[in-house]
Amino acid sequence: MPLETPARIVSELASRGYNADREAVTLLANAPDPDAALDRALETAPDDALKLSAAHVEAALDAGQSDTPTASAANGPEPDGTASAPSNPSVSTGNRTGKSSGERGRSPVETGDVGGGPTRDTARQAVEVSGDMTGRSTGTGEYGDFVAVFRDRYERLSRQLRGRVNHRPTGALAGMAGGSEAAIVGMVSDIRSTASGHWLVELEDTNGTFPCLVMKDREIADLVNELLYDEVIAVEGTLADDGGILFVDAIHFPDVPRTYEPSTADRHVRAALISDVHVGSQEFMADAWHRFADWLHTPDAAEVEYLLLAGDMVEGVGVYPDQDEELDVIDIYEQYEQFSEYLKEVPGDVEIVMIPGNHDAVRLAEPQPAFDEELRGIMSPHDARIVSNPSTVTVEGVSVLMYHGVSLDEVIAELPDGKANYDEPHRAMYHLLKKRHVAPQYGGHTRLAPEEKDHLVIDEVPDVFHAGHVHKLGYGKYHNVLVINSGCWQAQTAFQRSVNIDPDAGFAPVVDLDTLELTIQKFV
Ligand code: D5M
Ligand code: FE
Ligand code: ZN
Repeated sequence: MPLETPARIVSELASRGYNADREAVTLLANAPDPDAALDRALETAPDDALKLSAAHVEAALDAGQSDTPTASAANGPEPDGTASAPSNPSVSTGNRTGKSSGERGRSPVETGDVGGGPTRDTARQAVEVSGDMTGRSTGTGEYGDFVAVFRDRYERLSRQLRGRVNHRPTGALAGMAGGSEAAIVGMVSDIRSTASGHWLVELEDTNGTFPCLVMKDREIADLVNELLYDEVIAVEGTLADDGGILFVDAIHFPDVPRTYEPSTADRHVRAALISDVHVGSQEFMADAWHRFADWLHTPDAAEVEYLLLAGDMVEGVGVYPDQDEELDVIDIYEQYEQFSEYLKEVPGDVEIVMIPGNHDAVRLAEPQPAFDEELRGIMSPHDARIVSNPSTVTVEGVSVLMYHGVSLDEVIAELPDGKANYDEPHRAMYHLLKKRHVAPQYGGHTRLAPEEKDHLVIDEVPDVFHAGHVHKLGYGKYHNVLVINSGCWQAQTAFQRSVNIDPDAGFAPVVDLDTLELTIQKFV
């Protein structure tokens, strides 16, 4: 069972409960007898070391004299298809089938992958998390919580709008003369079409509600079909003669300023943004994952120092009707055990941040607190940062709003196809930025947990908005914010076949944090 590739070394280490630095793997792969070197390194590593470092390996190699790495600095042949052009696999697509090292045959030329490329400088890595509500859930599920969370939402989003319009509380409008100009900042509480085809939008503030009429032939009527219940907007218009209704001339969203200037990192460093791994599903694409992990061990990926995972690590159990027919692993803990094994293939010096999704074993209602201690224990070997859905993760100065994306199903269902659809999931995400809320609508498909604070409001504009869930790859810029839906690692399920969803599986969008340029790496 020769260990001639980094991934095979990593999976061998993983099967023995170890994780390793990239440099350690490189040293092992370059040893004349990697198997022996690996055995020796594990024998000599301290008992409590979960992660094998280059120093451990060097010590072991020195002790084993003849196995001293001969050419760790010499570059071997480049991996097949090194082209870094978008959509080109940058790693070999050799026919590997299984996960165990014994089954994963590779051609010897690929050992060149491990030429001594630069090592990730973990001392320079910097990740800060804000908005992690794990352990800060205050909800009791009582009516009062709903009042509190909506009040907080209104307070915070109306603050974004108040400076832009000269608004009045709804209660004060009744006292104003018919024909006067007026503005309201309110939460959308109802949307109806009138008998003559105009739109009646009811807005609610802390004071009461007020009906606002948008005429069908006005240009702004087109904005009505992108409204969702419970989002906060501002309208300006003219009061009807009897004062009981506002004729709307303008609709404002909290939105992202067009002049927004994102922050960038001070050095050339990159982050891979993925989601929806779905380990435990029969459709989980283990081969594509192995290729991805292999690639992370190549010099081509040396600058990829961060891996952000936006939920659905595992397939879960009982998430959808008849889901059990497609489960490969039935036990939820076993699914996380396996996920943890796959995660160990990622180089130990890549910093990982993850949030849960709707398939994960945490409460379904959003915000979703991060995994509990038991699950963290299972995933501990990689020492990932495990935070709530949503969370904002600032990576070397670049803020990334991570949200799994369940509300996208709703945005796509409610908005006209031209404004949001599954083929362009990033455009559905644009609407969330425009509304400055990751899950505006309450009581529909997206379950929301009432908390004292609305953790789903987007207070600060992020530099990058990363979501998943819809299993479609899509990216673009919205007012200079880089928006990415990262696709998945699960082939089409029976349900997706039945509704004609063709998932984008096996892609890793990689962001240059110094320029916010995006490269799509393909592993299928
Ligand atoms: O969901 C992946 C995508 O597929 C997401 O857009 C929801 C949709 N989906 C998948 N299965 C179902 C069922 N059974 N009902 C409704 N919608 C579904 P994910 O939750 O990430 O698997
Ligand atoms: Fe998913
Ligand atoms: Zn999902």
